[in-house]
Amino acid sequence: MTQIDYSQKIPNNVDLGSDKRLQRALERWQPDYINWWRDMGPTNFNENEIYLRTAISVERDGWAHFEHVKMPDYRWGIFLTPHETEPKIGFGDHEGEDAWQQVPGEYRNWLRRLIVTQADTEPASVEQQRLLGLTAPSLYDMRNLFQVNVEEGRHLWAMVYVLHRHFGKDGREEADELLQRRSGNADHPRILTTFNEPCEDWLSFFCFTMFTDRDGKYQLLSLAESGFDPLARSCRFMLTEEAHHMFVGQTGVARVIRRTCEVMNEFPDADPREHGAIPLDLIQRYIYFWASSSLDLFGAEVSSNSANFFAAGIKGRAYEGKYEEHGAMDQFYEFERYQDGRLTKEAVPLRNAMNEVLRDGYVDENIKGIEYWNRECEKTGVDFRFAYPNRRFSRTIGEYAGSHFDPEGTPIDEATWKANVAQWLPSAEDKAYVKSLMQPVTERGKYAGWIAPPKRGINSQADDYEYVKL
Ligand code: BYC
Ligand code: FE
Ligand code: FE
Repeated sequence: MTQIDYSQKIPNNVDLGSDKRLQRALERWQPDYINWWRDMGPTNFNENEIYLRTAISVERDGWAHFEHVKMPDYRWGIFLTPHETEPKIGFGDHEGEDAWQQVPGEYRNWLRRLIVTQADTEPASVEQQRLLGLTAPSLYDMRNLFQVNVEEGRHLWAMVYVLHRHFGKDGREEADELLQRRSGNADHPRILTTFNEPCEDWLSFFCFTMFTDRDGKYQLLSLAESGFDPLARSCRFMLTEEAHHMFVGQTGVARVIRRTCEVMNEFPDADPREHGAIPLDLIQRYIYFWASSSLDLFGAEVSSNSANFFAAGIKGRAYEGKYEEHGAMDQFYEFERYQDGRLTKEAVPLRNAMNEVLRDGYVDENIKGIEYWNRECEKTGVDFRFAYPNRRFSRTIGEYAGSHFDPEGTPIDEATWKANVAQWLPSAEDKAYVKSLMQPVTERGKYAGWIAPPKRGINSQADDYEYVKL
């Protein structure tokens, strides 16, 4: 078992102690990180003990370690998944060569940009979620929020380690800037679109962890294939934490739906709002918003960047190993071009369509998640079906940006869009209603009226477990 050395200031399994310069640089960054956490991380709850899971080893069984800790004392550290065999580059023009242990000079800028973009999303999400602790619908949910937050903080650590260790002075500067950009700030925003959107209520939080964290999963899967080995191993370990984030989103929305269905069954003639529940069509609008925004995070459908990254062997496909061949040359991907108001099929070289290939896997997984939500309605006999938007709907990046499509993907004109947008995306009134429900519930074992309790506790704890000591 690869133990993590907790005796050091920065817990790690990368033998940080053997590189004093690096260790000192990271120890200088650490107080800046803690200051950032105190300024921009969760408000109000930094002195409370939270029932958190901490990694005590990078092996599977190192994952079941739970204890009450204060968030600023969470042992943020640097963990890389260990090697099984001598790693080789698995795809692109360097397929079969030894994986790089140091940054290959010719790909330094691309790698740096990929790592900085990945890193930037982690603190951004913590900033977006910083006020949610104040309105948590239960201690269970509050604990889950904070678990997600500390792990996103650790993901930032993972990327900052790679920047400090492998990118010299530039890397240190980038690491500093990661603590300076701010989600939603007009002058100094986070890099990617969705990470500047406000996420101020719990329905948004659950949609975010469902759809936006799942982009995280897919981007990490593709970077976990990287021929730059330290990046690949960092991302592999980050992926082990991602499953819980998506669990929070998948089950969170399901519990909101279940509660609404219960209210609809009990009061079939009433508006669910009269009984403090969230109408299903309103939930659908939140889904459309976060789902379509998160689709933007894969970049343009046809992208020379993605072709370059693949050719270079620095960003692969998710589960590259399951493909029969790894060159992706002389192959084509058929995608729907939108030009002059018409959709036409066009074959583009596969390497240029790697963003779209990754998006395909992501969309399939989301559709399964929507089916899970539909089963909540079926189980309670409520006649409503949730839908995942067509990938053309409400996009701001790529081929479909700047044009209008309905949620089924049919092109529409501006007037039709304007006449219908209030049915498709959350209106000011929707947001105000959801906001009005956001009253904290902090009694052990109790839940806000708009959400059903979870099926089981964290780490099999009892219903009234004190997840957060207030
Ligand atoms: N917003 O060729 P294109 C996570 C830019 S989430 C703003 O289409 P490319 C997490 C693009 O940068 C995972 N800008 O894109 C989740 C480029 O700009 P430059 C995060 C965008 O490069 C929840 C230009 O448009 N990880 O971990 O093929 C909680 C044309 O670019 C956007 C990664 O993203 C956008 N949505 O692909 C916590 C992985 N999309 O260079 C954490 C690393 C594109 O011309 N990043 N642009 O100035 C990448 O692999 C790629 O940068 C992207 C874009 C997939 C994002
Ligand atoms: Fe993350
Ligand atoms: Fe995440």
